[in-house]
Amino acid sequence: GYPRGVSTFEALIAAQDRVEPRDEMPGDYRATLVRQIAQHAHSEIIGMQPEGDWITRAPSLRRKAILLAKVQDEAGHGLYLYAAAETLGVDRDDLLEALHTGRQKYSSIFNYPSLTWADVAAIGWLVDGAAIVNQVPLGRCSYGPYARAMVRICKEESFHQRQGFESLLTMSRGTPAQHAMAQDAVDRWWWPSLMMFGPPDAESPHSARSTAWGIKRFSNDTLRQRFVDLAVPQAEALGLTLPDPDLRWDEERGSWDFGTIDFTELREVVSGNGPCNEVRIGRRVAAHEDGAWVREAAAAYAAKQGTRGAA
Ligand code: FAQ
Repeated sequence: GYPRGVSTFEALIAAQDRVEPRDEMPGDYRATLVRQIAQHAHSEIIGMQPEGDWITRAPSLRRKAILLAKVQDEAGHGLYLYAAAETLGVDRDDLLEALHTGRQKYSSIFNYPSLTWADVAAIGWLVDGAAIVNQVPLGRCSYGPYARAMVRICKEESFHQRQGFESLLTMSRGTPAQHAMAQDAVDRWWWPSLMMFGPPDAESPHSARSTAWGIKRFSNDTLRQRFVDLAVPQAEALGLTLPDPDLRWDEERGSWDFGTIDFTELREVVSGNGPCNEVRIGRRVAAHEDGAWVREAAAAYAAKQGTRGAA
């Protein structure tokens, strides 16, 4: 029965069981989840921008409809995740405030520009691909509401990944100029996609504790390697190359060796110095301010409904 005490928390974690909102939990467990779920939610809504930039410029009605639906899915993912964070006792307004003032992070990947139409396809293939590899294990994380949010998110993201692959394949098999555009997009998005998995294990301050608590099921480097192993044969199927001369099949490990990642770039982008950080936050804040009247109207309507119910 509820609520279950802190000693039960240890038992739940040991049994790989789920922790639910009304269970007692250590303050640091709660804080870690708020940090990660909020960062994840922020990534989804900031992540609407690079692709959103192409909605008015999609090359056909069909591609435009697909892109609109994908960007709307990302808004939905943000909402599930903010709702999951709220089960931990935080307020959505406070989380948005933390995003807008830079106190909470969002994924480094969304600070890169989408320069051509092929970038939309490369984002679907690589960024959604990396997101799925990272998030499928989160579906088994110890916190119930976060784990359950992952089920639908991963299903939708795997559809997004396939549409990106299909779009990239169409361009790769198109005219020489279209093929070159697809290759250029992959060249620019490959390394930033590998950085999505976070710093190397040895430099990941949260990993040990998050693993002990069953929030993380695999390390940053393990998931990064899994992603590379999936992407290499897919690139071949696309007829495109990955911009890494050190990619080599390692017979012994049964995995692809890859070149050195420039983690200085990740640090720079995360600390606000990526190519698009200012644009992304500026637009997010403007959208929030533009939406003030909707929030006010909704609150006024809710208050009026409340009065009627009481009368
Ligand atoms: N960018 O000790 P660790 C999507 C931070 S997918 C920015 O390893 P942790 C879908 C980290 O927060 C993208 N910051 O940390 C989509 C920590 O900062 P703090 C979103 C990063 O938490 C597709 C510090 O570095 N997915 O949106 C990054 O154990 C297409 C130390 O790192 C998620 O958020 C980074 N790349 O592991 C949408 C997944 N990497 O708080 C639109 C959930 C690390 O100490 C279009 N999150 N940091 O100041 C996670 O799985 C984990 O939080 C990790 C990091 C693996 C990202």
